[in-house]
Amino acid sequence: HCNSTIEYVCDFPVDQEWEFPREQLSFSGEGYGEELGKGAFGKVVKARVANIRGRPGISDVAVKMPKEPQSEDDEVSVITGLIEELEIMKSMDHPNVIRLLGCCSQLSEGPLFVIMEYAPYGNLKDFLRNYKRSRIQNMDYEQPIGMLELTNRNLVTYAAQIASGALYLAEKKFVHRDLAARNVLVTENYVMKLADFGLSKDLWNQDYYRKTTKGLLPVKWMAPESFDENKYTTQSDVWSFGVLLWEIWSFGDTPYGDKIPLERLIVNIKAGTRLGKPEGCSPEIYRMMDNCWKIDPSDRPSYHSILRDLKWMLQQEY
Ligand code: ACK
Repeated sequence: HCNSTIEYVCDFPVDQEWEFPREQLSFSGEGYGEELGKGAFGKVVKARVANIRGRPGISDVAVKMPKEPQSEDDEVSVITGLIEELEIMKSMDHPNVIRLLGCCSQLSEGPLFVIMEYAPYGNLKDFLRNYKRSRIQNMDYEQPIGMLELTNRNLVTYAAQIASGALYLAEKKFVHRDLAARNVLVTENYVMKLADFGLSKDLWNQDYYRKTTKGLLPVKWMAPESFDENKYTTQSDVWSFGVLLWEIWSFGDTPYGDKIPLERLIVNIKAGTRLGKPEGCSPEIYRMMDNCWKIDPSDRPSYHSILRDLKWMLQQEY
């Protein structure tokens, strides 16, 4: 492992291609330094920086860092989980996958920072829920002023962008295991990007259930072979993509509602029960999601065919 370009600090190699001077990150000013979100292990804070990775001028960035550990055990899994996510992000390069901009990994100088592009509109689930809520509140007005109007065409565009990112991951033989609207970020110009490649999940998020050695599981997004045999493949990600389509067309509703016990849900799925067609969703889109929920993984569509069909739909309407 020893060569002149790699130094070791606390057992972690310093990667000169990505290392960024931490003193150049600014956490002060209106909205900066603010916590954007928190997981079980990490937190994400808004910061700004000048001239990072060839981006001229000041850029907003999101910095993921370890949360204050609760116990010694935590501390180790926090750092290794974050390092793992960092390494995955280094290998990604696609317009619909959140971009890594740099990292501060010299732990003798401060905490591990994973610097990524900032998503001004947050995660897709909340984005759609907020849209739906503001729509309902504005119903009395004929033309809500300054309000984003989400047409079916916008939704198909979002789905195509997410499918494009998912196809890229599949081609890299990367299985996401947690495709869901909460893990899609809405960036500048409403471009959708896949995010959250960490395996450590928020213990308090109701979407996750059943503790195993690998942590909590997002059962409502999982293919039957994943919860039965712990099998994760690109085709099990396609099942989750189908649930993500359902979340888009239901504007961020919780799949199967809040009340169903997950044990019962698993029985129902095996018996053939599926999510219903959201209001306003076309039969073509519903057929696409329903096809993602075939019991036999090889009967589910490939991302190639999903993307082709979505692009075809975009060509039909104008
Ligand atoms: O779902 P959220 O509101 O959006 O909460 C999570 C939280 O941090 C933990 O992952 C938010 N988040 C993550 N990455 C980014 C980013 N690049 N830009 C903006 N918010 C982010 C995410």
